[in-house]
Amino acid sequence: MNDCYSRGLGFETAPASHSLTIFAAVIEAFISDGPLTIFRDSPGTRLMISTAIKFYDAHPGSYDLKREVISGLARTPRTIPPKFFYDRRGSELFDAICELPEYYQTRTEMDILRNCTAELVDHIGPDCLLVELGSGASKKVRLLLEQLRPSSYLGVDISKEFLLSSTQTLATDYPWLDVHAACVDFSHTLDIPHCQSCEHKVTFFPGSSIGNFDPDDAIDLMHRIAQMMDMNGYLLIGVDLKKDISILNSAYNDAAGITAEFNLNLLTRIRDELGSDIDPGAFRHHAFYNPDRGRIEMHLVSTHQQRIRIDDQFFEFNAGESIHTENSYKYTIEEFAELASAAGFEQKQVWTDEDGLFSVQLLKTV
Ligand code: AVJ
Repeated sequence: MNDCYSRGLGFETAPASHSLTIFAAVIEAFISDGPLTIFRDSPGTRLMISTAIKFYDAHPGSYDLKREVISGLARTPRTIPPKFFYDRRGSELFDAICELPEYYQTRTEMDILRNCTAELVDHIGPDCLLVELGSGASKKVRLLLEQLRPSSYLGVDISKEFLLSSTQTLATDYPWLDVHAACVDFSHTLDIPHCQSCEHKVTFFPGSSIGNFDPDDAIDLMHRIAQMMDMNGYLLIGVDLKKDISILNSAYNDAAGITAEFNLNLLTRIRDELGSDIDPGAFRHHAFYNPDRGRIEMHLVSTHQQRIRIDDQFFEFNAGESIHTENSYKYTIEEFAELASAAGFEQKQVWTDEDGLFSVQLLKTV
């Protein structure tokens, strides 16, 4: 059922200029073929009351863990991209990180969102198409829905099962909302359903996920977001701010050791999924703020000289040699204004918490 939507259309390879045309054709086919719906029985009822969401699948495909790990370990310095953190265990550990006393980001952003909705509504008004990138459990958007009253919501995430279950729950909880879901790797492409009739489009990109991108890549992604909205829309984005280095360092070096476990879980994945002889116990978590680059860096450091095998490839590690697993960039409000402007946006309003730890920024295309 899910495949109908993207059947044979080669989304992943379509050149950017063609993608919107192709997409319009898919939308038409979608409407004329009748909706591809996903039904969910309401518990406790004998009558089948169903909540339908419209689902689009670009088949982002499973990442090639082996290929990317082998090429990343052969590089100097060695790197593995942070997207590989999020297997089932990694996602659980990340949820646990969000609850940590040292990890101020999640709760601060949620407080800011609670406090800014009224002003946000003044800018945006009702009946927008709200697109959430990396929607995950769609928890943060719930803080906006009642007051913002968008007419449509589109959740975009790479993880299909999670996306489907969370958007279905959203559709059940907000029966007035037209709910769509798109399974897309937005770091590669933003070919997603695109509502021609919606007067205004708002993209919601919370969680400071933008911090994982190097500044040039962040500009590129934000520019693609602007294009997706036809250079006419708002971007509501969560951005972590520069602050006292000790606060940053403890947020990524929590006393309970959850962030260390999250980082080391990458090696457990490599051991279990790639049949490698790597021993996660032979590496240690290392996270620190790099003031020159304005970013937290996470590394896995080899505790001694060792050789690890993946397939028929061997990698020699010196004691103290590291694998760079994540960057998390921090910005001042002015720095982010500059980045936004390079991507075709202007800052309309910036909300922060009392302590200036985190920001939620409303950007408008120019
Ligand atoms: C999900 C990328 C925003 O950078 O703070 C948390 C991931 N890494 N602790 C971040 C993360 C270690 C998080 N982001």
